[in-house]
This record gives sequence, C-alpha cells and structure tokens, in this order.
Amino acid sequence: MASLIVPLPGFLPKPEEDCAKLKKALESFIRDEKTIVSILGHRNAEQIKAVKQSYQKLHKNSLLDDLNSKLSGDLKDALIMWIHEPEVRHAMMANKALKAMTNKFKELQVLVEIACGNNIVYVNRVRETYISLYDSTIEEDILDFVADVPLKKSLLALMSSNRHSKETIKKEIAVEDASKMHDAIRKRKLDDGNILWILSTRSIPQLRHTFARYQQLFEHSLEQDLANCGDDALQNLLIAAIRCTANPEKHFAKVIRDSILGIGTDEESLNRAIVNRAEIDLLKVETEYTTMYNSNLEKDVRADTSGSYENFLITLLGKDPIEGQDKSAMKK
Ligand SMILES: [Ca+2]
Repeated sequence: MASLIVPLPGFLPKPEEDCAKLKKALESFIRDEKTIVSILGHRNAEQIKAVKQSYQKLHKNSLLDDLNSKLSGDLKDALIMWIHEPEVRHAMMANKALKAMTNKFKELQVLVEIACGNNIVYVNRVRETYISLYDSTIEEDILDFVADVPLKKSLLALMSSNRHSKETIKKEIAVEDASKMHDAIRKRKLDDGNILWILSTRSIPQLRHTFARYQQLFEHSLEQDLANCGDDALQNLLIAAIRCTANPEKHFAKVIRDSILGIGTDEESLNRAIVNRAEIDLLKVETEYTTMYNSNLEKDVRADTSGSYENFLITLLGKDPIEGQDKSAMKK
C-alpha cells in the first residue's frame, strides 16, 4: 500500500495554482520550504508531471532548474529525485551506480531493485529511458563498468530478463527449480548458473511459488540457506533479487535500516527507498520494518534527519511533518 497522500478528488488544486505557489515560495527572500514540501510531497507522479509542464509554460524555465538553483543540501537532492518520472529516476540511479565503478553490492543493488521489483513493462520503460538519456543500454554499461565477473554476469542476466507476466504457475517446474537451487547452495556453487538462470527467467508468480516450495521441501527458506552460504557480493545480490521478487517491502525495510543505522546517514539510500516506494508500498515497508527491527520507521527516520528534509521524508511516509499525526483519513 502506498504511503503517499494526495488531495481527494475535487480538492486537487489546478497545476497553475500549484505553480504560482511554488514560484512564490522559491523566489521569496526567506525560502518557503514548508510550502514546497507540502505541495510536492502530496502529489503523485502524474500530478507532478502536470505541474512541471504548467510551470515550464508559465515561467519559461523548468521547475527542476529552479529547485536546483534555489534549494540546497539533502532537501534538494530528495526533491529532485522525487519530481523525476519514476522511470527517469530509476535510469539515473542505475547510471550513477554503474559509473561509480565501485563493484560493491550496496551501490549496485538499485539495478536488482529495478529488474526484480517491477513488472516487465516498467523494466522495459526504464531500459528505453536509459538509452535515450545515455546513448547506451544498461546492459552495455554493466558490461563496461562492472569489473567483478560474478556480479557482472548476474546483473546482465537479471537486467536483460524477458520474463512474462502471466499468473500461470507450473507446479512441477517449481519443484525442479527448487531442487536445482538447493543443489547449487549445497555445493556452494552460487555462480554455476542454475540459481541465476532461474531467478532471471521465470515469471514472478512462478518464482514466488518456487520459493514457497523450497521452504516446504528443505525446511529452510531459500533466503536463509543463501545467507548461510558465505558473505560476498554475489550472495548479497542473490538474496536481494529473491527479496525484491517475493517481498520487496522486506528488502526496502532493510535498505532504510542500513541507511540510518550507526553514526551518520546514507541519505542517498534512504531517499532511494522512500522516494521509489512512496507511491507503491511504503506503508507495507513500514509494517515490515517494525516486525524486522522492533522499531518505529517514522521515529527512526526523524531521529536521523532534520529540518525541511526530515519534513519532506515524513510527508512521503504519509505522516504530518509538524503534528506527527497520521492523515490516513485523506485519500491514499
Ligand atoms: Ca544514523
């Protein structure tokens, strides 16, 4: 369930009204970040698109440029990420992760999130957007920028997947696939292809069924068995792929937890999880976070952030940034 709260039908201001308020807030001597957050933090992707078009028409410059030049710091980064269309946002995140050439799972996991946490129609839109922005395919850039061979192989397989989206489940295939994966784990051959081929080829409903069968057949979950199989980038990547396929909310709860745990904050990861899931399943992420860490997501995010940046993230979480009240009476 989405956490984003948008105005009820009939109460949504016209894009021109939003633009006038945004312009005034950006131009005022003391920047009115509260207004900017309260408008943009309560609009979905489609509504933001209309506001951006209207802004360009009315003010002859883009909202993106104005946010870029007038705002700063974490608020600016999060807001700019938020107002991009989801596929543009994802393409940009993928490109940044690849060009960083870190070869670390932490940076590259956004590619797994794109490939395994979305339906194929959306994944293809991200791929098309990537080409239009960077004149290369994501696959080419994986080939050129990821040096670690098992990581490169896995990302290529997941990203070039062309799985179908039908709900049909083949029960006998699930048993076969579960056994093959169990075998690969038992032999500690995570890179022998079997696990990867299955994860990158089968449909999402089929995979979910296979994961359930795996647990019935072998007592532990696939995720648990993989977790006991060492600790390297490939193993982490496979676990993320399984989580993004079966329980994306678990994966994103962990991303948020990792981003705030300890001294300092990894704002980029925190933004990625909140901005990308606010319109999809952030309420489920919040529930999962409580179960997994026996802690409150809103409280933890508040403790690690401050000012308008905190208010913006809290708004996307569907809470009132000032009063700390849940505005669930409004339309989701
Ligand atoms: Ca922290």
